[in-house]
Amino acid sequence: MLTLYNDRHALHHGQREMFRGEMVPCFEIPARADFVLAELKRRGLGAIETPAAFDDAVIARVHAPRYLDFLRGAWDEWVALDPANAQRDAFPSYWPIRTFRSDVLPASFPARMGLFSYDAGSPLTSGTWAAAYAGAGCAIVAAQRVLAGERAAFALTRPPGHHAGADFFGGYCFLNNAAIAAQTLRDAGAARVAVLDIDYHHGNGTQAIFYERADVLVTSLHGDPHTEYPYYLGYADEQGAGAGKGFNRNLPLPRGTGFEAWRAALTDALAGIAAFRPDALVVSLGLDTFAGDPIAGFTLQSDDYLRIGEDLARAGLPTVFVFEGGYAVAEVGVNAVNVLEGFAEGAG
Ligand code: OKP
Ligand code: ZN
Repeated sequence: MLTLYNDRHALHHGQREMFRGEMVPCFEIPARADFVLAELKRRGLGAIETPAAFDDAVIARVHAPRYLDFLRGAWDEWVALDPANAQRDAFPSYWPIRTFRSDVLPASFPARMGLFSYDAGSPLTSGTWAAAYAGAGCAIVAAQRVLAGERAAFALTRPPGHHAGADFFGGYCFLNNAAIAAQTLRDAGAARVAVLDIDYHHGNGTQAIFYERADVLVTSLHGDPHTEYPYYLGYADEQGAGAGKGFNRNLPLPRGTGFEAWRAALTDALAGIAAFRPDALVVSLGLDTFAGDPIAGFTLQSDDYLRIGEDLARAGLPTVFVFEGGYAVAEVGVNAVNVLEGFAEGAG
């Protein structure tokens, strides 16, 4: 399988994140992608390329221009507040929750940072824009290569993307790589695209971006938001709105779910996708469903990821894989590559 590798990913390197009133070491660290890359090479799974250049116009078809302007300039604005900020990651402190206005763009940088985010756990660093932008390029080129005839391609990038909405970051995500891949496929002629999100956490950003659209079916398997992050979205009754009614599908599963029940939900999800008759599939490939994950609650084992890859191959669709979560760092490479290898063998 072809991999599009973001060799700038480590420019995004959060130091700490807020957890239960304390700043703790980040879970979303550069080593995650390093382990996946090393395992891909060790098992010789296929060519590994880094896009030299890409057409970025699709990014502004997924994200709001004022959000992109903010993100591009955020680090410089943060340092302009106080030169000592150059040594500290940027975090929001204020959010325009219900009753506040979000149409006004305040001059204050901290005010805009809160306007464009939804949690305090996603540090923005000096290289966040550069890393996220290059990652979006990997998702774009992966989609283009699949359109050009590759059966599948893997965008190996971080920070992840599925929590990022049209105009907000959060959940370690800044640009929604899976949505950007799906939009790239649409723009190049795929009439219908399915996004399947198998990260432990509901892909609230992806859902929101396509919620009122019938051309992109979004299906997600995840921990029940009653108890699991991102809490405020991902319930089974969210089925899309307007023209998109019926084109969003959530399959929440209780914390503690093991592979048998998880795989039954995957079978259900794939049946819904087959009924949609998509021209292509985008998989938000989170590996935080693994039993050893420090911030999630399912109990999948490493071998289970081979079966997942085989099940996905059986859908018979041109497929773009996009790397999302997975924080059991030492095992994330094996687990990710197991999915890809299972897919490659299943696809024959
Ligand atoms: C991103 B992705 C841990 C609490 C959870 C946010 C989790 C974001 C997960 N201290 N914080 O979906 O893997
Ligand atoms: Zn996750």
